Amino acid sequence: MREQLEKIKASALAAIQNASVTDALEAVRVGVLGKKGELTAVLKQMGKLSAEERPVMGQLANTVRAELEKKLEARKAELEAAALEAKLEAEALDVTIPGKEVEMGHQHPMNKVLQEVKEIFIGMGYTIVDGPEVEEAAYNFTRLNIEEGHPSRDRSDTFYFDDDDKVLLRTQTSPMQIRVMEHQQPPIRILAPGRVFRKDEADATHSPMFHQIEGLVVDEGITMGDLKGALETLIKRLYGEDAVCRFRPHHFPFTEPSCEVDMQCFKCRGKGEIDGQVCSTCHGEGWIELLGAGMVHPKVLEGCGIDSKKYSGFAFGIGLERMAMGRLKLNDLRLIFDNDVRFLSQF
Ligand code: 2U9
Repeated sequence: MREQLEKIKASALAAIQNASVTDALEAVRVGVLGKKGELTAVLKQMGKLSAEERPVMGQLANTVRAELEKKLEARKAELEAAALEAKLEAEALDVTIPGKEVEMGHQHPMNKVLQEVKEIFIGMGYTIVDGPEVEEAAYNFTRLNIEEGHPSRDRSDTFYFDDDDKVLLRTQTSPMQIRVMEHQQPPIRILAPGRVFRKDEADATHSPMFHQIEGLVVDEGITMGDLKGALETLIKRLYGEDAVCRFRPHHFPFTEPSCEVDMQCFKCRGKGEIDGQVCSTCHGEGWIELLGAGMVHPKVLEGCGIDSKKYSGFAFGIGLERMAMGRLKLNDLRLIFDNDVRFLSQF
């Protein structure tokens, strides 16, 4: 029996050491110490031993059992620790791995150009004014000396709300300047940026909604010289000190005299061609049309209660999209409105 016990002990110790998972270890325990285990089977044979042998073998069997239990316990702890270690390793969170980059948004390119223009005029003492997009025809047209029957009042050009043609989506931001002048005596120096609406089919150069920036200065002794100074300052600040501009006679109902302002083409430097090819930026003109302007018509001043003998003023209007297209070198206006991030993120 002693040999039997020694054999069980030796093979159990080897099995314990070889068990690589806790389930295998449990199988060893059941196979040796369980109800039907090898050691239990040996113990059941104790009755067959002599009275002298029984306590000796009993003690030996107990020692073997205690030793195996101790080893089982130790190996179990070892395996559990190894399993935990492996789990921790597998599920480890590496806090040093760089995080996923968050894409930052930025201002819309139109907003950037608007901001630039605003800052230039704020620097010259202008105040920014804001007003309604739904306007009365009286403010949008009549008080700007645009009489009934003028083509720009046509239903095919303007979005009216009712059949009486009294309320509309403003076609220019000029009604805001009328609203300021009827409440405020000169000196007036304001910039009126905002959305305007015209019944235009959307194409590369037209949109039914676009943005204007208009300016108005009224004071004693204001001349065309002041107008030139303000607009040359704008153009040089926006396009660089070497930008060249020209003032060309034009007609607007609300200004007299009126002009359009062009900038010499920055691509061909006014030549209209590059290496014998027609310049694609100015289409051979040598000049790029930027804005319209003029001295405020005396009728417009008088209509707002401003004495046109004492005061004079100049006004100008800029199409912001057109200006942005020149500034950002775009060939299609629709890019500005599509809001495709692949386009916007270039600016
Ligand atoms: C008042 C008096 C006069 C504003 C002006 C223009 C000339 C002009 C165009 C630019 C491109 C319209 O968007 S556009 O198509 N504007 O050429 N605008 S003078 O004159 C005013 C404004 C308000 C009370």
